[in-house]
Amino acid sequence: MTAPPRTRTSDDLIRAEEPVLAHNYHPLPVVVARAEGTWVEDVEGRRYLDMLAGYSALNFGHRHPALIEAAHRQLDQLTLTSRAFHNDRLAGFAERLAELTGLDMVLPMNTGAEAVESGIKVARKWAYDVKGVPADRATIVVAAENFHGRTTTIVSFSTDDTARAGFGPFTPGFRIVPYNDLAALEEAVDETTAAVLLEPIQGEAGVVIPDHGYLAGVRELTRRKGCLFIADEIQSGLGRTGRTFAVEHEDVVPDVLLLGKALGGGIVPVSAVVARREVLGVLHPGEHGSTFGGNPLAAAVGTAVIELLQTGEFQRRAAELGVLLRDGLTELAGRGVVGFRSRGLWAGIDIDPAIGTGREISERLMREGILVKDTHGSTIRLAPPLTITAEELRSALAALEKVLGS
Ligand code: IF1
Repeated sequence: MTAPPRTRTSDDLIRAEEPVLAHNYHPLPVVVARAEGTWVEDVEGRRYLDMLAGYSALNFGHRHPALIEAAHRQLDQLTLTSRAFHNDRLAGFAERLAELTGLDMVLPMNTGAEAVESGIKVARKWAYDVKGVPADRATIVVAAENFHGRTTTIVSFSTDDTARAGFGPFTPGFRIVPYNDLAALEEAVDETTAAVLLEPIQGEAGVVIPDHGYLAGVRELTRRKGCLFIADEIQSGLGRTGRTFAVEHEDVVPDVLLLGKALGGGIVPVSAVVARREVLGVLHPGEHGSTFGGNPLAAAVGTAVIELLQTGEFQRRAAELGVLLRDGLTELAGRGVVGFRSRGLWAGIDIDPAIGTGREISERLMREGILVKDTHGSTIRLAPPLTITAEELRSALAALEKVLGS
């Protein structure tokens, strides 16, 4: 059956959203209708290079054939049982995810924020049951400029007023230290500390990469002080930085890995807490849960994602094309780019404010057929699908050069 004829234009659809859709975003004025690989197409058929990739949820491109095939096959068999019963996909998913991470146990959830919240609950329970912290006294140390999601507890420890203001009262038990500062961490971690929760590279802060040695320092400090190192790899993980996980750039294995976004292949929300047995072993029946967590459709797609990652192809592409990206941005330094940070196919680019805000640059790039998202001020973020070709990447860089000069 062919789709019904489209009657509403992009402008019609943007106008139609206004009275009925909460205004919690300010999207670029583009209405995507179709997508494949690195390209999206709007209602009128205009094509754009997607340099945001769903904030790194589309690492394998739009509708990767292997992932769509896995989803179709599962849709025709079984989509949901709840965890009240077993399903025939979950064991395979959990086994492969444990193997991919080098950790022991998996707690399957859906969104990134749910994985972060679950990680916080498990770390606190580990502090009481294993470490012996007195009840309700556990603390978790986080970094300033963090982004870990949008729930009330998570924004309780945000330093971004836009994400936090107006949502109190807030959850206690968090200490905030400057990112990339081991001395501050040394001071903040004490006998009540359950965990240190960090992004190995801070995404929303503008792709902030810590000094080499910071992650290894956090690993040593948390081991020495007897608390958990929780790495939030929801955005930095699954090939984005040229390795399966960003912590691998320092050969660090955390006690807990938080995964999401690309784990669902850009098809269904799939997230997970992956940890040592001593940590996830603190959960007993009835103490935590989720209607959709570990559902067979998510497990089937997640398994296909892990199989793609096990080829090493996407990590290799991110590493190799990351050199092209870095060299291209270096060329633009001083010509509108006042600074940038990049690792693999992930870059935060600080634009000269005199040329425009991040939003204005994003709008100019959109008119050149390139979709990006600004973060704060005049910083834009590039995070294309890891399927991008060198030619496509060069055309994105050429478009950036053009709008910076225009
Ligand atoms: C938005 C960006 C923001 C994340 C890390 C957990 C989560 C995220 C490191 C929560 C989610 C998304 C959320 C989305 C925009 C995007 C984002 F950094 F990726 F650009 F906001 F900072 N940990 N990041 O990056 O995962 O619950 O969303 O599945 O909220 O506007 P989620």
